[in-house]
Amino acid sequence: MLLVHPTTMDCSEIVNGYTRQWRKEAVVYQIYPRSFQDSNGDGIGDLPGITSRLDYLKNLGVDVLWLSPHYDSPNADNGYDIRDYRKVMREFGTMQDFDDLLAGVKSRGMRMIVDLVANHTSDEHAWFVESRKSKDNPYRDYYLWRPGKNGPDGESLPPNNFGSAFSGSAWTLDPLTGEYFLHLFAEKQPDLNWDNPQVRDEVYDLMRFWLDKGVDGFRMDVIPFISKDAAFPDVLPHESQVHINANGPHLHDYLHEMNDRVLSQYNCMTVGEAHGITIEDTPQLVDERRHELNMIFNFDTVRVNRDGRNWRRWSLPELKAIYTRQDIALGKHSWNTIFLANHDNPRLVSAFGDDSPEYREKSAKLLVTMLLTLKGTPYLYQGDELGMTNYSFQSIEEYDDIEAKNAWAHDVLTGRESAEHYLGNLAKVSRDHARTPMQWDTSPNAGFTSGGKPWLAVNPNYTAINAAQAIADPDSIYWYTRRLLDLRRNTPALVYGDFEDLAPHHPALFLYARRLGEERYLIALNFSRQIVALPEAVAGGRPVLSNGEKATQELEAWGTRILLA
Ligand code: TEU
Ligand code: CA
Repeated sequence: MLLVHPTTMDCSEIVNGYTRQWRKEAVVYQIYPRSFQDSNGDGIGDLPGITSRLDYLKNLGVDVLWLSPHYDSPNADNGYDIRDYRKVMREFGTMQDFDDLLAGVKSRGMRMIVDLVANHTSDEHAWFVESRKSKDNPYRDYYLWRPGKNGPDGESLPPNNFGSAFSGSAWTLDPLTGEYFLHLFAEKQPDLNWDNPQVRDEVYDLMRFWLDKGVDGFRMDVIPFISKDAAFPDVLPHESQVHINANGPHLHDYLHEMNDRVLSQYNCMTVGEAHGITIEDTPQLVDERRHELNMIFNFDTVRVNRDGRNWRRWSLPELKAIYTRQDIALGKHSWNTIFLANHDNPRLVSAFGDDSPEYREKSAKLLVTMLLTLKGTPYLYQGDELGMTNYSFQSIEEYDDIEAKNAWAHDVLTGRESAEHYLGNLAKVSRDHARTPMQWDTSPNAGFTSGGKPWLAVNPNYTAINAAQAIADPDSIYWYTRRLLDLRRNTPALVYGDFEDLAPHHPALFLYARRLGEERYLIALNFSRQIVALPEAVAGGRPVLSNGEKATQELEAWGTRILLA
């Protein structure tokens, strides 16, 4: 068999033009610790809770766990605002709990990557506490301070027109020194000044701290934003701020330096969250000859259903065209990521499938089939393997997310947008859909917490959608996902094989080939409630896996078929 255990793998081996790497063969499972499993009844998920579920994850068959931030934080943005990079968030447990979790992951032959949030810190981080004290504080230059501009009436205006991703200006005036600091996200998330070599040294040190503990790499939060044009020109009307933020003058110098000084010393993987990086520019960050990152998340697929912040109808040909564009742009020296859900997006089956009672299971199976058979490292989000759905939030009070609350205050309370329109759209796009607690069983609060009140509501559909039930049912999404993971693990063609879309314009059928040498797999996915006819040549293949009928000329509603041609 071609696939051998990652640790015994010869990295110089080339398969179909690709260098073999464990990270290309792995399937990653994202854990949002706050919502995965509570162990002490306080209603907040924690590290011992995750440790208690490691057998579940091992049995599912995923290779790498990605832990969303577990660091000390005042939780303005659920841990994406770090107060101390070398401490575990109090609600999540202790450093001993972290070490136990990591040991449990390793002893089961899995790996774990952690979130590196280094574009910004919390305003409660010791560096910022110092930095804001005075203009000549030794930490002043750790952050981006600028004097204001004079307005027409002599008032002070922000240094430029950058907006915060969480509403309002990206600059906040600090009265103590009379200067503004930059925060591309919340006011409690000041941006670090990467042009300061001391800042870069600090970040490299804290990366080594976690790598030396044995973590297997990092998911890097908004990493392309680290380099800024120090002159901070205004965004012009025809420009996109996110594109400007992601293409600063020294981005590649810093990524290269980070690779040289830290990453290259470890057998680790990196995946950059890369809003603002186009498909065509992706190789500049991930081409392996450049020694920067291993892969990035490009958001064109997961956000195909958006127009700015608003939900919009998407079509299958649009989505398929993105996958083909990615495949062509990345070539053999770069590697893609395949994902359609994470902690910032609605649930997989609600956003891309059909979460009606009739088609939820079939369409959830279809989506995991696609994620696990396209070319690139697949990322599953917790609950995808159960077909967990969006929550039916009714009022702004039910939401927790700072993005939603700030936009409510900024847009609705000021009359810029009607409450009805805002809430209607939020119900489709909210980040909180992904953050409702994991549904384990039919006990109160879905087995997420033994306490009375989880930090965010449990979806009431847990009585029907939960892990215990799925494990007991051989036809469940869970078991189907397990079979797919097995198939992928044993099928090099599904990892390294060439990708070809065989019906790019078909409105309902995604039909593609993965070919490695003589071996050719065909994957047929029906993204609709209508029956779709399969081309004759396809129907003649040997059935390998399906979520329904295996050997007819037709694909039923939301049907899948993997065939060996
Ligand atoms: O996300 C970056 C980012 O740009 C998104 O927050 C985006 O603005 C949002 O999804 C729009 O709906 C990363 C993290 O994934 C996110 O959870 C953090 O809030 C953010 O960075 C700040 O650290
Ligand atoms: Ca807890």
